[in-house]
Amino acid sequence: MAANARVNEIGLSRNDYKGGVSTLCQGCGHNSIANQIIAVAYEMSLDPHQIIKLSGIGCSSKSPAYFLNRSHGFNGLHGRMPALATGATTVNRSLIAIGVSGDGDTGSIGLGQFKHMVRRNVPIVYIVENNGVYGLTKGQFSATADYGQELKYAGVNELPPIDICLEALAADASFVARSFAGDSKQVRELLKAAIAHRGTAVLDIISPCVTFNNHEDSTKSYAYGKAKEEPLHDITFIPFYEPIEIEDQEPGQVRAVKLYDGSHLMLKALDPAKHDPTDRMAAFRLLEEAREQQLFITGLIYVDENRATLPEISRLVDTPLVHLPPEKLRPPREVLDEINRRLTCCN
Ligand SMILES: Cc1ncc(C[n+]2csc(CCOP(=O)(O)OP(=O)(O)O)c2C)c(N)n1
Ligand code: SF4
Ligand SMILES: [Mg+2]
Repeated sequence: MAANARVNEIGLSRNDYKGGVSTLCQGCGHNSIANQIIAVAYEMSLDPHQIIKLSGIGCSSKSPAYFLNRSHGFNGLHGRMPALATGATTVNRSLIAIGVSGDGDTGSIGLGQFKHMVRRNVPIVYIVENNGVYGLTKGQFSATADYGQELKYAGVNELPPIDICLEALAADASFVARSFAGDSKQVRELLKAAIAHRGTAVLDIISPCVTFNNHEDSTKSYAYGKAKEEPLHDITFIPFYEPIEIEDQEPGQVRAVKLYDGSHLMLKALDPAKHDPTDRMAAFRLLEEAREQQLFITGLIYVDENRATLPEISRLVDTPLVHLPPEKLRPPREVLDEINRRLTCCN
């Protein structure tokens, strides 16, 4: 580290949060999201050794190699990252899990795993880098591709898209947000809030594939995102150690949503929508209307800080299981014998 490099509260510079050099296409939205993860981890002074990066298969799932070199990482099978996340956060509940997936990885092959992870409220920041195609395998339509869209190699898409946020909400998600890789400030603030959240935080980020799906008429292109993005709020994350000030604002304009660790998200309502992100039915209506009217709304769609997480539901001890000695983890012989006796039928 250079002697004059700026360091955060744990003495690390921004470089300490970087990863390997990206091999993704230049301009790919996934690169921009990786850069925001680096910025946020640095700004929040996260200890890289306390973080685990998880992913499946795809260009998006490759991207954890390009941030947080000093963190733990597991690049799993296609669509199976939720199972890894469930295991890792169960045996070590002190880890901060950051999952990166794609619309194919989550919305196609991994949809079943995704829904059960959300339903269990596994503690993870779950990012879907949504570009409407299978980028890695050369641009086939994914489950989020636009209905009726035509692509040079893939032909015409004759199936309706699924909406990742709606799927998450229907599975009882405790945190649902949508953003756009071209809106780096919003991506950063939502990432910070997702890290401060206690359960599964689903971030559906439209992340253009510049090689296969960046045509102006695609809803997953930079041009579309820049022209059509309608943020619900102007969002600012206030960490738990900073005071919140809303006195100077017009009444009803700013709302503070308290997150589990005591941090706040300040939501300044923007026209035309004034959405209450703690109202689940309002979130359903908002997403359905956006779908019908082809609106690209972004921001915090739903949050519930009271829903129990999987480690809580499982009544895990506070000490991470990986730090417990074997004698604390293994039931004694007599207890195992008794369980076996109870489970043996026909006697
Ligand atoms: C079991 C299995 N089936 C199919 C594949 C081929 N495959 C690799 S990546 C991919 C899709 C990736 O799409 P997405 O998750 O949207 O990521 P992107 O590349 O667009 O970021 C597919 C179908 C595979 N690797 N494993
Ligand atoms: S093919 Fe598409 S998704 Fe993959 S790296 Fe290139 S631009 Fe990104
Ligand atoms: Mg994709």
